[in-house]
Amino acid sequence: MHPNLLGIVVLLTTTCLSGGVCFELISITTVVATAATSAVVMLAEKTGLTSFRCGWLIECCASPTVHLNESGLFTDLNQNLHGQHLVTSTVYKAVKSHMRNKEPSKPLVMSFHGWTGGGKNFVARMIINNIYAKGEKSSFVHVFNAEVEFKHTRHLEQYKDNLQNWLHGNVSKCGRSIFVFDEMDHMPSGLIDAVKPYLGNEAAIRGVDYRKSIFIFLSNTGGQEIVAKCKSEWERGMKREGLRLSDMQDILEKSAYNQLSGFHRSGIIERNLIDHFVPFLPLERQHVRSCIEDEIKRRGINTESTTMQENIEEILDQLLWLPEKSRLYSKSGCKRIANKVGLVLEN
Ligand SMILES: *[C@@H]1O[C@H](CO)[C@@H](O)[C@H](O)[C@H]1NC(C)=O
Ligand SMILES: CC(=O)N[C@H]1CO[C@H](CO)[C@@H](O)[C@@H]1O
Repeated sequence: MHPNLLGIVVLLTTTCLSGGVCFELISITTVVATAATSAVVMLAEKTGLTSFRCGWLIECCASPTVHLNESGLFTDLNQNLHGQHLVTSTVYKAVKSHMRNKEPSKPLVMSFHGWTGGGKNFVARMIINNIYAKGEKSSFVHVFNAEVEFKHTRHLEQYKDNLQNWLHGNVSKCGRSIFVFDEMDHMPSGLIDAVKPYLGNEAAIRGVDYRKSIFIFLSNTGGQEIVAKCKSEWERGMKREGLRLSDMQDILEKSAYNQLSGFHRSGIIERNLIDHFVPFLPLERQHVRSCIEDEIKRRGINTESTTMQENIEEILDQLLWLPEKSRLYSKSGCKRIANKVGLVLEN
């Protein structure tokens, strides 16, 4: 035991024996706790065990509180995400190589596209939870919802200033920060170009190096085009797993640039600052079924029984399927499946 700590413990015992004054007892206990904490910190510093200092005392911008769990991300993407073969491979490789690289030449910038319920937010959370020990609560994780935070076009200049100041403040605290911009479709055109300077391979901007950070943009833009491509493959009798990323990149880049969304005529696209346009394909019945089964299992219920199978069919039938004739794809994918499962299980 640490010598200081021992001394205090003895003192505590003596005080109690010779009269047991309560207020003293409380203050002494605090001293013991503080001494214990500082002893651990000292010990950690002596032995170089950062895991002692970073983790249960403080969140540091270093391992183990900021560190990619490669097998965790791999498992999440392969077991918990359904029907997204292009996402699985692209995201895993991109995040792994960026996090392994001690000196990346630019930040990792990914743009996720597709209909709602395809898993864009889900995958962003997987990345966050497998890098930051504190997950979304980490002070190095920043999620902006464009629809809420950048709602009014008339405040555009103010938003631009805020965004740049936040990026500067946040990244100067931790290079391995992550920024997620949700609902890019609702972001006023022109705003996102405020982050353009930070997405390139500049070594430092106002003294801050942004190249270790990760930026993820989420939008429905291009969703229709992705669906059209999937459908035409299906009509030709091809498997959806045969679709390659290269079949989609151009389509997504063009629709992001041309359609009215946060990327409309954006310099970020003109200057090729987005490393990966990641297409989320529309989900078929079998994929949504897997999401429902996951949710039921998560509640500790066996999915195999006949009644459960009937429940699953019931939930699937309640969803909206498109196009009307072939009913190939779910309009809402796996979105709010948990609520639907809850409702059916209640009955
Ligand atoms: C990494 O992820 C795996 C699979 O989810 C998990 O079992 C393991 O405990 C994680 N490792 C760390 C260090 O968090
Ligand atoms: C120090 C600093 O600028 N922190 C900012 C980080 O980003 C958030 C938004 O996610 C701002 O609210 C903080 O002020």
